[in-house]
Amino acid sequence: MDYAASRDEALARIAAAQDLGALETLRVEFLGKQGSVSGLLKTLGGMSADERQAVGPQIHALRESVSEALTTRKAALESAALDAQLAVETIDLTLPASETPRGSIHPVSQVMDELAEIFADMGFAVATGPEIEDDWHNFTALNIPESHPARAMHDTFYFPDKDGEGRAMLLRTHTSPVQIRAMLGQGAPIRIIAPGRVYRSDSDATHTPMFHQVEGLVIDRGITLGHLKWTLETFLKAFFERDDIVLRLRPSYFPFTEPSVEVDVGFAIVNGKRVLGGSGDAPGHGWMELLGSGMVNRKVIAAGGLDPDEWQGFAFGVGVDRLAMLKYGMDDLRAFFDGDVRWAAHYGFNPHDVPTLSGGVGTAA
Ligand code: 2U9
Repeated sequence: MDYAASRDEALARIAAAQDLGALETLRVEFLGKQGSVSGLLKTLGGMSADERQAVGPQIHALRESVSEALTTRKAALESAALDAQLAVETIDLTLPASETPRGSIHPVSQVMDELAEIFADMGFAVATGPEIEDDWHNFTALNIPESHPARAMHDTFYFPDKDGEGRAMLLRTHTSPVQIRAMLGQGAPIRIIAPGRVYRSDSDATHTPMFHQVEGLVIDRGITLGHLKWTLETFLKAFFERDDIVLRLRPSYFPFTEPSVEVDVGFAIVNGKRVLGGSGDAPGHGWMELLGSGMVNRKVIAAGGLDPDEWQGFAFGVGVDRLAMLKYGMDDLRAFFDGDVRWAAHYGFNPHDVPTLSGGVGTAA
């Protein structure tokens, strides 16, 4: 059999295929289960060893050529199809909008602006930093040792370890590296909040792989838990626009703070919904865990390049999405990131309503 002639004929027909459908028909004809080339391959089984040695390479070469030609032609047809589509589907971006744009400020952005406003009034600046971080700024400097569960793959999104030295970059799991960079970059004293996106490999009704945090850091001489409690109480009263916010501090553990405290806020049940305010110990009331905080661990102060005998500090962290849900009454976190314009129109804020303390931080849209 003249395999070269079969190959030439097959390649000519592949080159002449005018669309992806015709090409697929040819693929089946040559390489499908009942295909002609597949049939030739099957004949190898019935040949003598000598015969197989003589003919086998030719049949395999034929299959290779046909398969390669199919791939090349497929890429060419796909690219031509895309070019044709691009030529037809033009959009004139200079045309005026046919409808009045009705954008709104996302509740997360609104809450971030409110936080900046409230904390600015207490002398805090807003600090930001990279979302792609290294291991040292995200973990080591924060006294999170190699063996800590927060470092495990199931929590942290790592980038491929290019140099193979175990120093892969990662998506920050909290905004804490921003404060480390501030300590190293500006020295003490410090009063900052660090709002932004953080990433954890976690996804269910109450967790999304990306969420928003705000963390605060104060470094100065003679800072105590009393300063922490006053700051959080003042912040929460301004944010929820109620004077009857009551805090309960519970001992806890975080590697970066010592001592660490979890902060609960008292709530009442009104019409079946939790409304913050009043003591959680009163009848019909309860406590809701809201913030994590504590005095900055001496090791973390030292990692930030400061002398822990001279400088003390407190820090706190809270989920911004959670704050937005509590204040504005959404009950499904996932809807925050769906990009549904009906949701945005309902829960979004008027861009002209910039939060101010004098106007009441969170004026409704
Ligand atoms: C430095 C030193 C200390 C930030 C802190 C927490 C406690 C905390 C959680 C709240 C809800 C994260 O979004 S959340 O899941 N955060 O509990 N964060 S103290 O401590 C720091 C940060 C930076 C240099």
